[in-house]
Amino acid sequence: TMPWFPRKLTDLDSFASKVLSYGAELDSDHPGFTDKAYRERRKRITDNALAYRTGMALPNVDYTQDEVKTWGLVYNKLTDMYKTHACREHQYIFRLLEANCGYSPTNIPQQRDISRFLKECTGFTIRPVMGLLSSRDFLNALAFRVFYGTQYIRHHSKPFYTPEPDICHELLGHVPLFADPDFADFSQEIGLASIGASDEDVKRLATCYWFTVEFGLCKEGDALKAYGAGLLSSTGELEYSLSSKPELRPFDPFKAAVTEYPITEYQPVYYVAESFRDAKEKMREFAATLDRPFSVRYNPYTESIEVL
Ligand code: H2B
Ligand code: FE
Repeated sequence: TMPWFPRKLTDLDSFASKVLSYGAELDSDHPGFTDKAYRERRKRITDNALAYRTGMALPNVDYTQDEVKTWGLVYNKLTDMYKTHACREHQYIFRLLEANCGYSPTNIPQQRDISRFLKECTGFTIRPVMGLLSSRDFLNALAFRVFYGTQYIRHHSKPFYTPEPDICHELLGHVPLFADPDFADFSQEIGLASIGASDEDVKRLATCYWFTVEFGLCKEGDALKAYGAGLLSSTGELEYSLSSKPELRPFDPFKAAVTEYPITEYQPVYYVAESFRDAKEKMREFAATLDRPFSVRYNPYTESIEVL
């Protein structure tokens, strides 16, 4: 039997609240665990995500001075490093985001402006989510060129650390590359492969996602650069990933899909892509070998998945 999967855009409405963990119930090792005001703030922001439905105007968040201060600290430190560490696509699009979407150290951009921008560039859109989704739900949405983004920010006591996705990770790490056509295709490729896939194959695809969209490095002439959002939103790991310490391997989804990885420490291994286009083609070859008795495509006119 075929696992359930979303067929049309509105089917994604049920995902935003199906989270594995979220703000109102932080783990005891979360920096904001004992901060009542922080937890209430998180609740107010995630309530937006809970109420959001396809077609509604994306909810704006009125960020506090303290939240903007945390954002500014992260923004300034990371944008300094991007000049030498980020891939050229990220750097190029980042400037467009500054010009068009209110990216600056003194302003936390809004999903509404970002989604409009991404839609014009690649057809990607962003929508709010309460917290971490299951791999299946998260990847299924990529088939629709939809990215779920959190809107809360990390706790101010640890501006350079977050145990979960937050607005800094989404907007500084992920958003820029969804405006790149080849990267957008690559991401959707993983998403389409996850539609109706077995649990084992979803795990393989999530592992490919980890070693690319989250922690990928790429070649740029003789140089190595970062394109993974986990790297581009962490000053510490961004530096480390391009030092001589970690092991580097050429990106191969057949190998990446079965590589073990730690989630709470720096990665011992990174996969290096030749280019986003090459990664997309390799991903497509890998997806074709997965065990699924049907294939799918996304119809952008009807915004729905067609089963072939
Ligand atoms: N959920 C959310 N909200 N954001 C993510 O970046 C995310 C997720 N990543 N669920 C997924 C899991 C990723 O780690 C892979 C696909 O498992
Ligand atoms: Fe992420």
